[in-house]
Amino acid sequence: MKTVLTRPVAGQKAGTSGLRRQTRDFMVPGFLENYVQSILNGIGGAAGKTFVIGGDGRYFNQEAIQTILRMAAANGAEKMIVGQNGLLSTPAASHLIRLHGTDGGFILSASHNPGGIDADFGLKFNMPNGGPATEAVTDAIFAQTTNISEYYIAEAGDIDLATLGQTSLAAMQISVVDPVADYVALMQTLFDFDEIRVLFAGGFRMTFDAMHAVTGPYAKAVLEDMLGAAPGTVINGTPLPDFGGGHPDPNPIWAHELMGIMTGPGAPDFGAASDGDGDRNMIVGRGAYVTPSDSLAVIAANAHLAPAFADGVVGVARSMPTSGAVDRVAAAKGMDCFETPTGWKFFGSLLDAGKVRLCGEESAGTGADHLREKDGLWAVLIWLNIIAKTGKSVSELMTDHWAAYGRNYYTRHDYEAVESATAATLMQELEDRLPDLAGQGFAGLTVQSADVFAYDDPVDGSRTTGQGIRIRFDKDARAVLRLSGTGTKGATIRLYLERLETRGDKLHLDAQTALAEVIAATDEITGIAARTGRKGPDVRT
Ligand code: VG1
Ligand code: CO
Repeated sequence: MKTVLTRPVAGQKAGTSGLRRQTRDFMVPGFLENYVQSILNGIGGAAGKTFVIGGDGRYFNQEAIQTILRMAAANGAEKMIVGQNGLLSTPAASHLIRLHGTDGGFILSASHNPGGIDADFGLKFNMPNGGPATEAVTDAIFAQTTNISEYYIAEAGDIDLATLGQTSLAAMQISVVDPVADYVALMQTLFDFDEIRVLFAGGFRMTFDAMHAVTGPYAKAVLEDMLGAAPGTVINGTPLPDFGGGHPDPNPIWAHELMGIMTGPGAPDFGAASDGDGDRNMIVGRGAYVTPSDSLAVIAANAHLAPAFADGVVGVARSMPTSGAVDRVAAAKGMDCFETPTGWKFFGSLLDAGKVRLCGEESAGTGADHLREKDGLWAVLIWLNIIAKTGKSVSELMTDHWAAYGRNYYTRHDYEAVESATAATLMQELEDRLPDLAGQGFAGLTVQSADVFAYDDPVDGSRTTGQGIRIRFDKDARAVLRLSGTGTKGATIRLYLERLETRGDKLHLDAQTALAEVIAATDEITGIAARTGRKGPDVRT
């Protein structure tokens, strides 16, 4: 074992979901080591501890795992539980951390960002509860990166990650485990697999697009092998280091192959996709795309149909930019409803305290109290469970839902790779103007209130500030602006636009059309298109 002085790559701050940088940055000698040592120091050392480790299979996944294993050994860790071939989806890693009562885990992923030597890489540390590092721990790790002077790494060869079983590295035990088995066993306890089997046996057809990312093996095992979905249900099911050159981001833009299938001739009954690390999901019926905000609301309204929620749902939580659709379900059904900052880490304390059982984000993340991350395949299974029990198609479920609760029209407009200074100035100047906006009219709407979102965690009392600008208009409309914390090039400005519609004859409009007024008013207030020099957003979801 040796001690090495680190290179000057310190001062790295994790964003919404771990540290995400261009792959070549992570490959700079000493960069990964520097960050891993900062994590270990930030959590109070590794001596005698057990961790889970695995990633989404992207370029540099296995190399990074080998380095972290050597470092864990040199830092005195007792045991590492590794997914075979270095693979673990984020939800499967969260489950293993909890199942084995470990001291946390390392997840190698940049999630929905593209992979490859010229794309992105990431590392997140999850806590003993299975959830992303809290703000306090993230701050402690960041503080370590600014003054770290050495790291510890064992001098040892690579571990065979292909063979299941026990091995060791210096004094540290290593257990190479099947990445799929325990996760699948958990899913069986949550849903009515028999009922879903009957659905498929009756000719129900679906397509699951794994986007060449980590969920392929999980989806095949569950949907095709256990539930009897037809062979070929899972497409793009082999994890590739560059995800086949695509963005493994399950939205209508990046999952265009699936959207083509679902709107084409002979479309199956149900379609779904998931992201790089398997925590996000997209739900689409035949010709019927379901927004993530609506998906959360439909799940909340029908959760009792799944065995996991037979006793009911005491509370739900959504991130602030997520639409208010679930709030309406919660109000009607007497569930508590919490609004948190963006990022799954904020749901953890509510879930741990038993205050909520379901959570979701507008960015295609939905999950529950079975683990502490969002869970792509879980969302697919609860939809299948709901479809099997109700006998309704996706479009029937949506039509009925909107008729009962109204429809929260919703869209997100992303301005990507904006020059960082331009984005920062735009946000700051808007923030400075917020107090004057109330009462002013823009493009047919009147601002009712405008503020910067701050969150007080009702369980641990911690306060998180600066979580995005909220502008409330009349006519049940809202706009939210925030800067992304997961990008790796310049700044990404996210603009979230929403309007509630309850008039029965206006529930089936195109979302961009239904939101035209909110879009125009927000552009008038922010001048975002002109100031970024763009004709419009890069991505509309
Ligand atoms: C984005 C999403 C956010 C999500 C985060 C991590 O963050 O907006 O809702 O929690 O990605 O998702 P940002 O800061 O870029 O808006 V994943 O699938 O990377 O774990
Ligand atoms: Co993800």
